[in-house]
Amino acid sequence: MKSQQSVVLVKPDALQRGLLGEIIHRFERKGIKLIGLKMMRLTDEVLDQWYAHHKEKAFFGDLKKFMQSSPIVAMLWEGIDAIPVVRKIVGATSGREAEAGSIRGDFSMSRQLNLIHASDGEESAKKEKGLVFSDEEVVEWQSADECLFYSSEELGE
Ligand code: 3AN
Repeated sequence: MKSQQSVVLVKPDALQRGLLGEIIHRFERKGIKLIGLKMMRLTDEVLDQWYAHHKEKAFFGDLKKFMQSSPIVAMLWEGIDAIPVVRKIVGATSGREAEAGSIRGDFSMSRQLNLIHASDGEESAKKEKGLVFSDEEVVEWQSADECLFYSSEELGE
């Protein structure tokens, strides 16, 4: 079983609406592990690389402006299959279509003001991690309750 790392950004709308604690709480309760956390402002350079796949889209300018309207909170979460697990907790891109029970499904009505970003694959997770975290900002630690969240087989013991 594969341990993965997923990069999450709590976007300006979530920060402004006071949803940071709620968002962290959902990932914590699920049983994935926080190994990086920082508040920062996203630069043009980072956003151009982060959203390179949207560069030609009509909404790219608005998206950048929105992502720079406040600081964001970047997080790195680790666990078995963490990338799809986090995407499921986050929900579909549009808040109006996202499943009830997901973060976007419960708190968002928009496609752009959708509160949160989560890596969509291992390659993007690696790229995103490099864009926002230095090596020293990634903090590996042993979780005392790991055995309550995974079987010994899942832990490879
Ligand atoms: P996700 O965030 O679910 O991975 P992406 O990668 O398709 O979705 O889109 C990245 C971000 O671009 C979204 N979180 C959203 O803020 C914005 N975005 C995507 N599609 C649109 C759209 N049609 N109009 C406005 N903003 C959009």
